[in-house]
Amino acid sequence: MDSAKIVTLFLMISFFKAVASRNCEDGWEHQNGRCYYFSRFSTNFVASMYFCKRFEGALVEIEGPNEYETVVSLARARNFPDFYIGLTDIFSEGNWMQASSYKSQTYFRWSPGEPNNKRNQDCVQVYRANSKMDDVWCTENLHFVCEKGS
Ligand SMILES: [Ca+2]
Ligand SMILES: [Ca+2]
Repeated sequence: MDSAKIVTLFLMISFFKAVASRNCEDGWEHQNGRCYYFSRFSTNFVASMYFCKRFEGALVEIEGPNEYETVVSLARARNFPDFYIGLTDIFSEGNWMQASSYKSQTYFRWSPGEPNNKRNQDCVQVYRANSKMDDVWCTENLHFVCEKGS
């Protein structure tokens, strides 16, 4: 092999490695440097957290308006039903925390009249109807979205 061919081969390997590193595993969608998984089934909040963790991810934690828009756009595109996000006030009523990182949440997009803590609702779903947040009982069976780094 002459040196030009070796250089070409090297460049091709570098290129494919770069492409591969930006991709997500099968079943996960790449968007803005993160990988998102949209569940094929519904379950309660704790089980959905456990499922995401089992695949080295976390129940999606919304860092701000950009990530929220990314997640709801992906959900709308697939006509995804109501789903859990990793947000809870189970430890202290009205004190919303990200469920895996325990970071205090500062960004919300509540549906009108929510959160109402109706008979003690401590977990959060995003409605399909208006792509907004609502506090729900953590025992409800819902679809969910996981995230992890790409
Ligand atoms: Ca609550
Ligand atoms: Ca509610």
